[in-house]
Amino acid sequence: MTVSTKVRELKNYINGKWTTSTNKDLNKVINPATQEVIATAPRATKEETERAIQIAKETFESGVWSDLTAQERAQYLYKVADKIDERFEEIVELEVTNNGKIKAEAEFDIGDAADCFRYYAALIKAPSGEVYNVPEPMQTMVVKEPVGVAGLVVPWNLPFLMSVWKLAPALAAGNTVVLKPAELTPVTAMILFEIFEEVGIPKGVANLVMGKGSVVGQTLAESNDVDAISFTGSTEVGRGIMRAAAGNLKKISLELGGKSPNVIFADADMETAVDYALFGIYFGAGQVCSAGSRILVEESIHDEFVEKMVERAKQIKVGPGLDEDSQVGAMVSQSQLETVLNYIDIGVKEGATLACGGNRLTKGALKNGFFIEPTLFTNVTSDMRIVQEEIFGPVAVIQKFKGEKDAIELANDTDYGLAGAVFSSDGAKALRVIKKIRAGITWINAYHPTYNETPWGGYKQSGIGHSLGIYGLEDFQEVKQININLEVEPTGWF
Ligand code: TAP
Repeated sequence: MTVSTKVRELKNYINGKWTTSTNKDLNKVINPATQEVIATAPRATKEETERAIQIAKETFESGVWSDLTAQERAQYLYKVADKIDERFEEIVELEVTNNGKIKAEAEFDIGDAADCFRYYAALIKAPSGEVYNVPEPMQTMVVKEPVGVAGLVVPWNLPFLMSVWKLAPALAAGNTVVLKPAELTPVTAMILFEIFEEVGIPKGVANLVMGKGSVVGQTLAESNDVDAISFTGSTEVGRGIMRAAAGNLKKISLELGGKSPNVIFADADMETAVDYALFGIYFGAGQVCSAGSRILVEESIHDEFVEKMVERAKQIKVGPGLDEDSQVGAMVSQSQLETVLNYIDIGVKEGATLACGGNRLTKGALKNGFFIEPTLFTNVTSDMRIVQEEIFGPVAVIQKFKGEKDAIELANDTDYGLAGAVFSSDGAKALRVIKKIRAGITWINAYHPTYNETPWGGYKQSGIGHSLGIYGLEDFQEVKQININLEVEPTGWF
């Protein structure tokens, strides 16, 4: 299927109505592979965002969603998943056209998003809460309840999937929501809300507000009527969200950046390790929070590993996402392109060796797109900016280490703690090292697989709280204890 090439007019969805903004400054959304304008999106004002929050609050209090049984809410979520499957190819194509990623990645994202709705539909029907034995003749139950109004702010790198990671658990738990997509990639969010409308989710439950982070996102973070804020994005903006959320002490969940270590021991299977190192950094053109951007290689195999990785990296086909041959897509924007090229420049000036890549690609069909060669730096030291700072592009550094202790020290030598991997044929050693890596998402002899069933979140400056799994649901739930007196008689205290 080929989606229409007309410029789409995106709209907000508030209280079950598709609306534009009073702000006439429209956001022109482009295809990063060509720079063609593919859509225009509203830039909602602070007042329009506040109205969406009020609608979500009134709808929550009305009980049209929170008072449904878990089974009833689950039925809606199953229907949403089925509609995503029905519109799969359309959503994939739009995601590729808006984000610049390759089709195979978008197919993975959209398939995973449908499964995420099914996972939370099933989870919300599973046994929940606890019964406690307490000293008094009392029976104590602990139950989970929705938080209330959830503000959801998502980034541009996995626009559809990151929205779903928040919407599926928040809605399953019985909350009402206001979602703000990234200005760079709002296109597929609108499809998701069309689906919500189509399956009959009551008006006011799920609201979509497009616009600037500094306006819409900030209003959600600050509002006293928002009970929980779930944010995925940079550590810098995450800090601001935390400060803004302090006003009413709202629940916060922050999924932030990373500079994740991929540790390769000499006893690892070389072909597998090289293959996963490439996948770890170049999947999503490196615009992935968990990217394996610091590759740590044991001294005795360092040179052979570098040689093999460079050889393979040079063969990677970079190109437009809808081209079946493309293996790595575009940077999402001119600004992201410039950021990455600037880091490459910084690496060279810092004295690192540019082992391969380093350039923008502009030949033929790539001439107007934001494409960068898969890039590797060697001969780096821990104090270099390219080793410490998140680049969020197809750029990795390769560092040498000597033995386990050195590997662990280097792996943890960063402010971030999102992900990490160890490659070794010695299972005990791999587990010893992975247990010492201060990060929330780790793999042994693999990189990147992510499951809706398991919690996703970071240590250190990579975040607070979790997406996915039971933990992802709990971020949108309150915990209440109910104590039932089994001997109904006066206390006799006074
Ligand atoms: P950010 O610049 O932080 O933007 C993320 C979202 O926050 C966007 O929707 C943005 O809006 C909004 N925003 C900006 N300023 C805001 C403010 N003052 N208040 C509230 N919201 C605000 O990140 P990005 O560039 O989109 O994404 C890349 C970053 O996200 C990387 O650091 C990456 O590691 C991280 N990330 C983390 C994960 C996980 S799961 N840990 C997953 C994906 C990405 P606009 O841009 O539309 O104005």
